Amino acid sequence: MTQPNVLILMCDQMQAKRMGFVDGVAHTPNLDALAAEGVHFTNAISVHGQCVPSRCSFATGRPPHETNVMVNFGFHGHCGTLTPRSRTFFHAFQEAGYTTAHFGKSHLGAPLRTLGFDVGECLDGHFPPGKEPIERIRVREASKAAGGDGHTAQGRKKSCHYKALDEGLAWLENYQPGDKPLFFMFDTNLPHPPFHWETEWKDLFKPEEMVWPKSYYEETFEGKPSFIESHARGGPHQLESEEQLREEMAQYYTLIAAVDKACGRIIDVFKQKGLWENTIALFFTDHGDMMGGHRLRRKGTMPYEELYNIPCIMKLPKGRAHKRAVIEEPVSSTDLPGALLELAGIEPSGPFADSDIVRALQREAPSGEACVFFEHYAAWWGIHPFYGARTATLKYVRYYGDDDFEELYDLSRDPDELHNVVDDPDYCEQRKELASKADAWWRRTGGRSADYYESDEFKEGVNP
Ligand SMILES: [Ca+2]
Repeated sequence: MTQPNVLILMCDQMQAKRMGFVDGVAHTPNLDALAAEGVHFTNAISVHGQCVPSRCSFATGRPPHETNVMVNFGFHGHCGTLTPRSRTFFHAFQEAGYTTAHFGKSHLGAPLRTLGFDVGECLDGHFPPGKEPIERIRVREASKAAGGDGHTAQGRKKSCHYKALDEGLAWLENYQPGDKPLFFMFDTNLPHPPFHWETEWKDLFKPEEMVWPKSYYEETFEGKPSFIESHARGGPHQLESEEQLREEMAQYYTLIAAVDKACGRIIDVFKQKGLWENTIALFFTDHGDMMGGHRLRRKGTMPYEELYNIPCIMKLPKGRAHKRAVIEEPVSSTDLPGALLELAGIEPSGPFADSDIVRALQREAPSGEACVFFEHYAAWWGIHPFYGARTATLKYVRYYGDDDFEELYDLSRDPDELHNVVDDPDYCEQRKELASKADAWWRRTGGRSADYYESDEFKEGVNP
């Protein structure tokens, strides 16, 4: 069999549960069909709850503190991004003879051609200092070409989605499958805020019918770091009103419907060209959105499921069997590239060699051993460094900066993360075991103290 093609469909800030086949509310017929054809990872965990660190880690297979990209560039004086010297799994596909194409957002901070792509266009809304003018001009052009005014954030975001889709589809339609397999990535900045209505689906989602998360009503903030409550009550993550949340949630669903439609159009071209059967397809996102969970909105700074559990569907190429259609063991966003390489018959090396995902596809039942790690240093909304470990049933978080705090949730009993059991004697063993795994991971992978990450040396961004 010839080497399979690879299709990555990536979106921005989508919660794991907002797919029709999961929550029964979302309008995602194409993602529902993709999941029916492939494998749904219910406990896919993003390594970081913000765009740039999460995306740079996906590209490199390494956690944010290894890439030295721990903050969105520009926040709190941090300048770390990927550079033309960074090694990505896009390079690995390119070197294996793939035609590599990327359309849409990248947010990686280095030109796509230096990161392993042959063709494509980067339509980021943000770029590091020094690269801004070119990027802004491009974004404005994209916005104007799509009928926007070229200036408002909303107009830019919406027009980037449609421009990336139009250009990606145009390129695909002209693409002549030859001897080389195809690696194609469509990366949309929807459903990232500021939210707006995608009017095609407005009638499907009535603000008054939106169901809010349990933790919106039941969160007492007891057992949580004090900054969480202050962020929720009058702080940077506060919801202004219940009406605001209802409207944002309904808008969010229409943006997700637009993402789904775009994915369906790209999949249709793969089918028309006879590529689909022999294609590995991956749908996922960089992180979620609090969307009212724990009375919080947006992202960064907090370790909860609304942000860290991400949607993840993988369709395997023809001839590749999988034992389960639903994989419950946790998998990390940094393990996805290694799995794509392995499924494509390319030996994963370096940071890409650690992925357990292909083994998980071959297991009859979930492995109780699986444990993945995640981290955060700072976001626009504040500096609250933490790292943690996540198994299928437990989440442990250690705040290693000024917050100096621990959280432990038994997700099998408390999926809404309302009861921190870190001091509960019944969980003494689990706490010890998970804390030790998280600390060992942090040390083994070169994690440092919060002081170091506040130093000018680090902020200036020395990237491997
Ligand atoms: Ca993002």
